[in-house]
Amino acid sequence: MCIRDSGYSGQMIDSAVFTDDDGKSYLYWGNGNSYQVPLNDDMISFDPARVKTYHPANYNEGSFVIKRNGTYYFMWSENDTRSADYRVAYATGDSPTGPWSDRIGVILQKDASLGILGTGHHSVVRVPGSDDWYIAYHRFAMPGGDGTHRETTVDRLFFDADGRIKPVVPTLESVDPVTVAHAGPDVSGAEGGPIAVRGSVSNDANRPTWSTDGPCSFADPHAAATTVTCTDNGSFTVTLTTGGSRDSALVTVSNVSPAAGTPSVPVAPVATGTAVTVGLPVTDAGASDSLSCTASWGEGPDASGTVSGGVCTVTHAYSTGGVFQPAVTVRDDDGATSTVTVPRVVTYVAGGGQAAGNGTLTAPAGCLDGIRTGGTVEFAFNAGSPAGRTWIHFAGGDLDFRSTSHSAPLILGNTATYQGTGTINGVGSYRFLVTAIDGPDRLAVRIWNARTGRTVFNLPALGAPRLTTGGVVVSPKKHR
Ligand SMILES: [Ca+2]
Ligand SMILES: [Ca+2]
Repeated sequence: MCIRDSGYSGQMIDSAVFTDDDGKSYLYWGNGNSYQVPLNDDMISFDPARVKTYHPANYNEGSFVIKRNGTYYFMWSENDTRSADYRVAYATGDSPTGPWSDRIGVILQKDASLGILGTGHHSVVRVPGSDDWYIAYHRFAMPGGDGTHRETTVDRLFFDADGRIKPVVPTLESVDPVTVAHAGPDVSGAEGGPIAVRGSVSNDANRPTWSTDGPCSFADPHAAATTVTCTDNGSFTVTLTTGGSRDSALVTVSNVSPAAGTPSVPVAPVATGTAVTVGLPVTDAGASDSLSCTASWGEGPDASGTVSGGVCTVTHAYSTGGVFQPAVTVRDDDGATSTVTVPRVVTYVAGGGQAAGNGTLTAPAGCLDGIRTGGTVEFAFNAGSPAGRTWIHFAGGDLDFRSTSHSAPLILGNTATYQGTGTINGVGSYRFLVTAIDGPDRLAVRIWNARTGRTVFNLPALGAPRLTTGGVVVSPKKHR
């Protein structure tokens, strides 16, 4: 920018720019008379019609404007720059271009006792995020300087409780290094997980420290670039402080659904009226979250459980015999859920003429058509109740049989035999025959194609394998 001096009195020197909170910038300059004008958005031009002048008592040059707590401070240098009495004075106003008060007083002048002379043509800077102010100015060089042999220095600038600028104490030592803190961009992540905060500092002279208003901790609270981990979701402020400088960023933390482990359930059939207890390990990434749980048992309404020591415990006494797959839902206090389906709970009516089994056994080689090897077979069945069904699962043979109809069991002593129809892997039409032996518990199963009669899966009754886990119950009908 070049200001033609025609039309303005004095020298066109000592320019300074002030940018207000709204982003609008203003230009100040002048010697002998002060000028002030809003800058155009290009920052290199202005409307000459808007130039205002202000000539406080003793004004010479070096205009500089700051704003603090809504008050604008217009400062300038008095006397000639070659004079030991070169000094800074100020006035105040309600806008960047005044109107300004009368000259309030001197804020920076010589201290001959220290040999400090000719203090003026200053600028003022505030440490970002603080109310710490510094004044930079020049003075006669020490030793031996004069108005044309000068040095620059920085001292503190303070305000009193009424907003007046206190006289600056010029020092020979100047000031301690200032470190400016930058908290970095706003960041986001999930509760319980480290979220990178990308703060920085202008130098290492002061140790930075992170703090937060959230339930969060920092991997290294004294590293500008570190991670923050929060024990709950929410929007929290993280603040980086270095000495008097502080800067904040926002951390947005999302909730994480609780996680459930493997449920513990009874492995053998359970008589109706007997409490069935399911224990489900539950955790939440948000350590501040409290958890609750409910169970859907397959009969009756959903029921609440309790969560203690990281385990959801739900209890129910079935009123009917059958094969059930209870669903347990764990919920955090932010409403996120996880549901685990218990593979199977088998119940039976004692004295009800029912056969029931639940567990595993090891099938011998050749049990499955076309498959030479045997392996673990899981099963669950209840025969003799309306909720009864039969499930045979042989993972090694990719066989998942589910009954679609049942006969009533024929019970002779400790042995029950029943039959019905079903599907394999959800398709087809198969018939099956089960022989369940109670004590020592054994199980025989034959599944064959209903149309062709071809046997698909066979655990023969002669030499039927014992159970590996679980149990078989054969409970004849009691006659009153
Ligand atoms: Ca949460
Ligand atoms: Ca959670």
